[in-house]
Amino acid sequence: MKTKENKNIKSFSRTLKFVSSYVVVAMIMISVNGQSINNKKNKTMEVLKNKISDLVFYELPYSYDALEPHFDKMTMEIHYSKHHKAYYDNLMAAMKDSPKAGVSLLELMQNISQYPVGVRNNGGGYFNHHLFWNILSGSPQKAPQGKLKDAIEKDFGSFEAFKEEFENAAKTRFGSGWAWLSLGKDGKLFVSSTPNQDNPFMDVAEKQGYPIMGIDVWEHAYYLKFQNRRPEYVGTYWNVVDWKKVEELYEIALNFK
Ligand code: MN3
Repeated sequence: MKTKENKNIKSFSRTLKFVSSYVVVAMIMISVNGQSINNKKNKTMEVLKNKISDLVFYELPYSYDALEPHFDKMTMEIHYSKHHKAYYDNLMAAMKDSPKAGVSLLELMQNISQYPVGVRNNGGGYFNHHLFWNILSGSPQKAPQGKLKDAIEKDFGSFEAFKEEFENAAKTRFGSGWAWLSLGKDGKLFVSSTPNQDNPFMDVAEKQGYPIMGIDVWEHAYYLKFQNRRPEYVGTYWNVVDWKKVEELYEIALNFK
């Protein structure tokens, strides 16, 4: 009897070990998975929390020719390694000895009216391009799905209606600037455009919100390939916007406090 009891206990304990090892493996998998989702989700927008003094010149997330034949290699190379780099270098130089070098990039942009115009142009230039590179892909998800798809349909009527409004904002922005899709404080998506390197985070923006997608309509973004044909460049943009990435940014914007 005793032996049988011992056997049962042994067998039970073996089963327990077996089950618990699965639980541990499952927990590790969940945490690894959670971590990778988290990193992926926060990669673009975590820059907002960085102190200005800690900002880095991030690598382009793909090669210069990755967006061919839509966005050409030479434009991408000059745009990233010269224009974007200059915004970064100039921001760092302007803020190096500033008592405000410890503020976050988000705080800087939210209070940009208190800074010299050089900080506004280069701080905006740095963030806007960082966002831009990270929503583009050579193998994009071509349309929004799920929650973002529903929100676009609710706030614009349809995806096509949204695209038309966005294209109009990009085409009619006079001179240099950007067009944006942002989440407003009222929880609604809106399209806007900003001059120069301003963006919807800035306290100087006419319409303020959390930008989740944008297009650079400075001539340096398209002149080599499209010359003066901005509408053609704007139309081509839809071939390289990765809606998977925009969906991730929308989720972050929804949870933004
Ligand atoms: Mn640019």
